[in-house]
Amino acid sequence: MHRYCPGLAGFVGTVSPAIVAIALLAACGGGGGGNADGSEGPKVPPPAPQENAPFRAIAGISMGAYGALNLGTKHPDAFGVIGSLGGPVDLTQLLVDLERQGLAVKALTASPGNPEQEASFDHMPRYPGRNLTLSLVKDLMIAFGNPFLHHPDPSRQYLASDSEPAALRMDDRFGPFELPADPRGFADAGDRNGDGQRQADESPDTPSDVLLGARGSLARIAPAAQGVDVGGRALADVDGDGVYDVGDGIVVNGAEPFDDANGNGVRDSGEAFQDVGLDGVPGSGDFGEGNGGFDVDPDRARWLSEDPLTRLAARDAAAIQAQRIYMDVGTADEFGFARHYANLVSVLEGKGIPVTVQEGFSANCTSVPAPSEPFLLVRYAGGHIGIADADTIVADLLNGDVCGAATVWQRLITLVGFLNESFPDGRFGPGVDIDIDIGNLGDLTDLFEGVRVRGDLVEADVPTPSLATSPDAAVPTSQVLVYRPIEFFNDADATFPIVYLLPGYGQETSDFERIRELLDLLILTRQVQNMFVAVLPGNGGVRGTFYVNHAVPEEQVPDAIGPTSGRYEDAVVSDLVPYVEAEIARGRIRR
Ligand SMILES: [Ca+2]
Ligand SMILES: [Ca+2]
Ligand SMILES: [Ca+2]
Ligand SMILES: [Ca+2]
Repeated sequence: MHRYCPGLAGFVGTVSPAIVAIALLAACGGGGGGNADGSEGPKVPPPAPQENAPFRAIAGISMGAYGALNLGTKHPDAFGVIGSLGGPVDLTQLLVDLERQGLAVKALTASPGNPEQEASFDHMPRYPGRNLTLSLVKDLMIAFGNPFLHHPDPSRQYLASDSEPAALRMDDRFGPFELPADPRGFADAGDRNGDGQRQADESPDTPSDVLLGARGSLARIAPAAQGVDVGGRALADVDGDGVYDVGDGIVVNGAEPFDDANGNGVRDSGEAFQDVGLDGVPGSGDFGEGNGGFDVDPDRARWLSEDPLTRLAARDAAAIQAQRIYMDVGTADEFGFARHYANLVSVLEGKGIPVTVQEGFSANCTSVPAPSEPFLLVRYAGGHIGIADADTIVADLLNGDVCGAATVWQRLITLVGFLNESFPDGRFGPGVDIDIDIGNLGDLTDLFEGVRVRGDLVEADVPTPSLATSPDAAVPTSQVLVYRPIEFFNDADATFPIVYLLPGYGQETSDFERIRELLDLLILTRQVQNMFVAVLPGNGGVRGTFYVNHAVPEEQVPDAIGPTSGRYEDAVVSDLVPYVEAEIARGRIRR
């Protein structure tokens, strides 16, 4: 276990002297005592999860926003409070958008400027862009299975070139197609210059693995265009500007062909379908063919079993209201997640559950919001991370002013305010009297002799047996980062609520290390009660786990970080949470 606690000088160096003085004044007069030597105090047995759900929250950002709402609603006996900051919380919508905006081929000549405009496989917005989308698609399919290309053999699900349609080499929309010689699907150029489009000089060198390319659509979109073979597809530069404006199709066999009369991307009852199997080709005897019913790729059931919106839609209002849910989303979220939260709100409201929708943040460090509503959505003006054309979230987390205007800190402060209101009768202040001569702040260190006025941050590699590939294999470890609040060190008898924070796609737990600055300040100024915050890891698969037990074993994935067992939900619930509460929080979780 490695601990890093920069001294008080470091604290003072990051926050203005005025705020320190306010914090000191606010801190005076605290009660408690008994552990004021600053030690960890004795270890006690942690409560069973069912004993203290009201004092245990799970929250996350982006991929972690999905993870928090999914795990939180799946384990309501353990988590009383959920925070979901801008992620894919409606997997049906995500599938429709993937098919229509991510993998479709359209006769576009420019990349879209916002998530509501048409996008295609070769013309995506600059952010998230093609590289991130391709990597996300891989990880989504590792997590939930490939909902577009069915493979009946579970030991061979990952490479699309081995799927059922690939064996047939015939697609209902694109006709016959050839498989690339390399079994890793077809190669894509990615987007080396990061402009969201596929230029003619971006050579195909990125295995797309879970996708298949097929000729066929080019002639339909641009009849006169001459195709160029690129990564197994015929692409064309119609206007000669060096950008492939149209390309050949991505094979997507998510369902038997159907008449989408209302244009919502899913088959509703009454809409006609062809009973020809998922590949859309009669007489091939593939999945679902000739059985008299409408069939979708069986992996869709896996997606929906891990879909928070589907779960909440099936739950009665009283059960949903046993938890509190905080949400936020950018109105111009580049992934279209604003629509996900709108769909979620209408499901809740359809059950008679009032949801407060607030436009914009009102947060700052001297006036932390205190929302009392149990279901709150904050819609802020801006994109996925608040900036339109680049993902600066990590830079803002590591270097931005925790009390400043950076969107991600505004989001975190508002989340903390909601959490603080969620845990009743909290313990405020440092838990010990601090005697200060406000007229003599010259040497701050002397003022606090023998008293802790800061929490700490524990970075630990936690044994994670759930991720072992076999019972005999070495037990892997997972890195967690845990904030322990100020009073933890000043009162050995005090117990506190705990918040689990799940990072976004491609983020590290260490990206969140500055939550200590924020929480120390808010706790010392008595705006927020003492609480633990444990940041859990989201890395695995290719770049992110989505915090579920994976559908596709990592052994099948050439670029996997592991391989591990892929049981990431089990790792959180059975390994990380118990270890954090028993060992790092020393059992001192409120109940
Ligand atoms: Ca490009
Ligand atoms: Ca062009
Ligand atoms: Ca068929
Ligand atoms: Ca059928």
